[in-house]
Amino acid sequence: MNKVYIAMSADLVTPGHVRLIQEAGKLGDVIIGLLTDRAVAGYQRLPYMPYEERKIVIENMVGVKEVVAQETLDHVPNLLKIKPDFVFHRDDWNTGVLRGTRQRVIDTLNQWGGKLIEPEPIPGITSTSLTQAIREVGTTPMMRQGMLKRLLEAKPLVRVIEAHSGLTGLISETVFVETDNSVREFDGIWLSSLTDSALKAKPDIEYVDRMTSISDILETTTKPIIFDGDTGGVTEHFVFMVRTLERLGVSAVIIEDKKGLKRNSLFGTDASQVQDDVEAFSQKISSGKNAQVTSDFMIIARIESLILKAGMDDALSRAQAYIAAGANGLMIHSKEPNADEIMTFCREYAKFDDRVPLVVVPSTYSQTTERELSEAGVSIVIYANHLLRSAYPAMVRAAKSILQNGRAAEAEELCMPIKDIISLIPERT
Ligand code: SPV
Ligand code: MG
Repeated sequence: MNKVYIAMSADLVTPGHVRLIQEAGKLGDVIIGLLTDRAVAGYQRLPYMPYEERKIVIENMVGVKEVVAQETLDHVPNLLKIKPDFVFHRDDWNTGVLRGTRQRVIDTLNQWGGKLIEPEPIPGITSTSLTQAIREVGTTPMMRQGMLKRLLEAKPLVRVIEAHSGLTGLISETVFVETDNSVREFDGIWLSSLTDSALKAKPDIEYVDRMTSISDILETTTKPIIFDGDTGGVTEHFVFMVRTLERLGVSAVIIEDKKGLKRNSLFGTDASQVQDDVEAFSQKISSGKNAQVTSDFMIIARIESLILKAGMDDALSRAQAYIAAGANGLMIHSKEPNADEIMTFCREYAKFDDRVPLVVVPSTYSQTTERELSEAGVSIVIYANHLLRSAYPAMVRAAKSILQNGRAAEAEELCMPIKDIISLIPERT
């Protein structure tokens, strides 16, 4: 019997998948190379269903002989093991991020005279149109909440951008770029206290009410949210914060080990700010962990030792204490113009037996690349303020142009067209 190989992610199964399997079955035993979450996350958005659930669906489809894990976007490792006589793939991968993969499949099959067969897609519903429909419907708090843990398992580095409004939520949700072999987008959203406060023209001192921003962002997005919880307040308040965030479907809260009037970390020692005692902060973490009711919610402890010049040893011993207290992640913050101290922390942290995902916020050391951070052991990178910082000067430029010219004509080229702004947010009918 011939062997026919089909690689798929099979997240949203459509008649197109069924047809492909039927056609392939006419030529031999159908083996599905089911892309693992890691393989999918390497080139596009994480699947809605985890691998194990997708596997149950696909192995129970008529005509499927066997399901094997395909650990990479590249079929080649599996093809070399299985040596199929045919590979089936819909005729839609000649361009875009999959074109390189297609060529490698052809070259590999040539080694033993195998053939690539590319049926035309059948008209009608496709996974892409289903994905679009799902995005329009949104998500559920439970699905969204669990997404951060799944991303941490599936991706070497989770990329997060700040949002402070429904509109910036929309940007974080929809903006993407195509690279040679992937579609690159943000994986999650940072609800920054700095930009949330600045948007309301208030200093970043735990004063503004954050619920409107969260609510607006929840409405325009489906990606996981990491909430900047400042100090978490006193422990008695923090436990309520945890429960509120869980109910909303937020995936994680990051609280920083400062007490009293909190000032923004990027002031460093220019502003008077006091670091909390290790014991008191550990107690806050543990109380938060005890208060949470869902298993997916993460409490991430933020270490301010480098910001407050308390030293590397202090940062490392706090890391140990906070993990022991139950923190699900650590954020190490720095406001140095380069990543030297962050890299030193990472090197020392790598020696810990007991580790949790490490978060960094490269606002001042922005020349450091995601690749460098990931290689140093960082799991989450947060671009903490860039949507607001880029918007503000653009608005000031337009305002100045109007003043200078006594009319708005010159500002037009600084603005998006009116027809675009009125249709940016479609009405719901
Ligand atoms: C924020 O974005 O509010 C943060 C990061 O907490 S920082 O501004 O660097 O303190
Ligand atoms: Mg903050």
